[in-house]
Amino acid sequence: MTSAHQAPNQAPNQAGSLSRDPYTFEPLHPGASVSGHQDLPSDWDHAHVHCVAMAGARASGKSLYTAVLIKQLEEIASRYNCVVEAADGSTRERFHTYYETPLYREMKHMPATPPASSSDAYQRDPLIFSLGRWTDAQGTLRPHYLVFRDVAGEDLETLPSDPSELSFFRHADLIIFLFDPLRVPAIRTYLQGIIPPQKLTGGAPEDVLRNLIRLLDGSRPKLAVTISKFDTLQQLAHTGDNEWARIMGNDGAAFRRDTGWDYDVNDQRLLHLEIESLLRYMSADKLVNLIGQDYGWTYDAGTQSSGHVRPDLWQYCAVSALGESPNGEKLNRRGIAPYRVLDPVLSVLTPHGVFTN
Ligand SMILES: Nc1nc2c(ncn2[C@@H]2O[C@H](COP(=O)(O)OP(=O)(O)OP(=O)(O)O)[C@@H](O)[C@H]2O)c(=O)[nH]1
Ligand SMILES: [Mg+2]
Repeated sequence: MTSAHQAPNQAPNQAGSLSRDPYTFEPLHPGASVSGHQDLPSDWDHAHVHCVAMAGARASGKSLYTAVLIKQLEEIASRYNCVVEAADGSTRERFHTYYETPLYREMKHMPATPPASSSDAYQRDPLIFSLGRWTDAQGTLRPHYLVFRDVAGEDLETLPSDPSELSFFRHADLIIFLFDPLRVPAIRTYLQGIIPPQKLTGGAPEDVLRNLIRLLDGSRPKLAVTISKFDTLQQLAHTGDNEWARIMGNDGAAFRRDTGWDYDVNDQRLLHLEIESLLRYMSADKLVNLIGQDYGWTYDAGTQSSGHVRPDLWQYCAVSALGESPNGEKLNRRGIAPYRVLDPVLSVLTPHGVFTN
């Protein structure tokens, strides 16, 4: 394993390489080998490797999101006449067994991801996908890879005794932090009888965010603070004459439409502001304030006047992997209708020419 300790960034590291260690996410010097991984593609050395990690409490939707995200990436790739595919045998096998099969073949939910310390922790090895070859803004054509790490919510609610297992977070290009809106009592109350009853597992998102900040140990990789299961909030639009129905039924809002395959920075900026207001409305002030404190404010905190939005550093997103609430163990028979699932990942890929013309 490489032991390079450099600040993560999107630009070539000191060695002039955009390649990364898929375990630690640290920059790889040309010619450096990655121990513990026998099977890296031969062009890894001169590839641009994008490192993304999931975070969130138990049952916030990380693993379902992972499964659907990869399917969505496969689909967007086909629109650009290229292919997104597992870059090694282990990724192919684990993605098939733990993500694709339960969700797309058995149409049922996935078991909780086991903690990293357990012998069956399939997420200890990263998932590596080839994104094809793309030309960046400097006109250089190179292979791009996505390294994706799903994490057990259990490990983030109670940090493992050896937190260095999770030190890859510090070097990520993007952390997708999922927040389950069903944790908000008022929302659950409104949705009673409208969606099937959902099991309530998982700790407070604020505690998980605090643990994540602790793991980051001063580094600030890009963070997408993402409302998951957004389909549940969308259902609020049909709950009669109440404040939430009016908010979620507002056709002018960016969160009412999915920009689909075209990632739009201006739309994302609008969405960011709307989601911040939604979170405040949900009384998730603690979460919003923690992020503001540790990642910087959307608004000038003192005056509440419009301040400096740092989309390069962090942003709010809203996604639904399923599009509809599952009924017990079973997913909805009408199928999976993902909503805005690609937004967080496209925000880090498109600036480098991936999935652009
Ligand atoms: N309505 C709705 N429910 C969802 C969605 N995604 C996930 N869920 C529900 O949330 C449950 C947990 O999802 P997982 O993806 O397994 O959660 P996780 O964050 O990986 O949980 P851990 O592995 O324990 O950390 C699922 O079984 C579904 O019931 C979604 O997009 N919409
Ligand atoms: Mg999981």
